[in-house]
Amino acid sequence: MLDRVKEIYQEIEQFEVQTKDQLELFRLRFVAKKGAVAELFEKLKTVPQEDRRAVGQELNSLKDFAQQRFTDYKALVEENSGGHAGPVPDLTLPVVPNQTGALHPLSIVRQQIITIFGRIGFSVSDGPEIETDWYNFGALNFPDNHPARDMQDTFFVQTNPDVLLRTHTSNVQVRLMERQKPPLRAIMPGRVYRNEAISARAHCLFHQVEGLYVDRNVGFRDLKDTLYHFVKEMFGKDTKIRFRPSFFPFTEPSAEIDISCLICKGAGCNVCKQTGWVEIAGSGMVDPNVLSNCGIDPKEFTGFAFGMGIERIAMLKYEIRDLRLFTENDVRFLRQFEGA
Ligand code: 2U9
Repeated sequence: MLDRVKEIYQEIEQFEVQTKDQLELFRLRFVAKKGAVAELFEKLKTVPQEDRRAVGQELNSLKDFAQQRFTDYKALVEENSGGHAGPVPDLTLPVVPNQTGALHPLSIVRQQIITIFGRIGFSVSDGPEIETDWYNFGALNFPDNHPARDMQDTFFVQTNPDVLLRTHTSNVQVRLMERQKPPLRAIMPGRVYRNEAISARAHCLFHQVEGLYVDRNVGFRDLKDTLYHFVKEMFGKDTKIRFRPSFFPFTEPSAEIDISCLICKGAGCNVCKQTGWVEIAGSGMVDPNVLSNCGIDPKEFTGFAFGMGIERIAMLKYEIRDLRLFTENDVRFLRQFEGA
């Protein structure tokens, strides 16, 4: 034990302290609660009773020695650095600006959509991304043999054909109608999944906003008015809009919504494939079967619904040509949205 005490004395003598960092190393090695001196005090218990007093005195002297050295070195380091430990800052250097983050373009567009619909009375609803066949397909009038139910189009969870990753946010509407009686006015933003090969135009994960309005006497004119309003707010008051007849299992009648191409203003370019129009959403009057499936009497209530891809809206608004940019997190891309 006394040999070890001698060694520590020597170590202290040889330890060089000139900088703040070295001072800290000295403290950790000798003075700290888990330092070498404290370790020896810990071992004092193992020293035979008759020697313990003498060894204890030696240890106390060692402790005082280490503490005194530490105090001296501390004063020295502070003196060297002009009164405070650490490097002296050069106050004449130019300020290094803080790097601030930016909202992701999809978050920006989602928030704009929520704000526009919020002002005309639509609240926001959310629901599960892992869903059963009923909430994703059955309640929405998809026939049993519909191709969307195929493994090529939908991701199933493990091998259970009843549990899947939702392919649209319509499951939220179904759950909302089950839970709450009309009038209902809500939008549902969220992630959706489809079994697609990833390319510039398709991704297996994307974001949708769907909307639903159910009440007495809701008609197609309400759908048109609401989406006209949305388009003018989102893309500017000079944007033209048209409804094209379409088909979805969950709406009847159904329509796809096109707006005049923002890039060429309708003259024709490669974004609109020379047509002057680009598709932004699908919509329609909720099929009476769907209302009944969700516990709402279609004789008393009618409703409209619509759905759009957030990526698609962001691509049109910001002239983004490749879907993969949204998920690659390349800061050169993301930085362009600082302050947007
Ligand atoms: C219920 C009843 C009706 C939602 C709707 C569409 C039309 C539509 C697509 C747009 C582009 C999906 O992201 S996309 O691929 N959506 O065309 N969605 S009507 O209709 C509903 C939803 C829920 C209970």
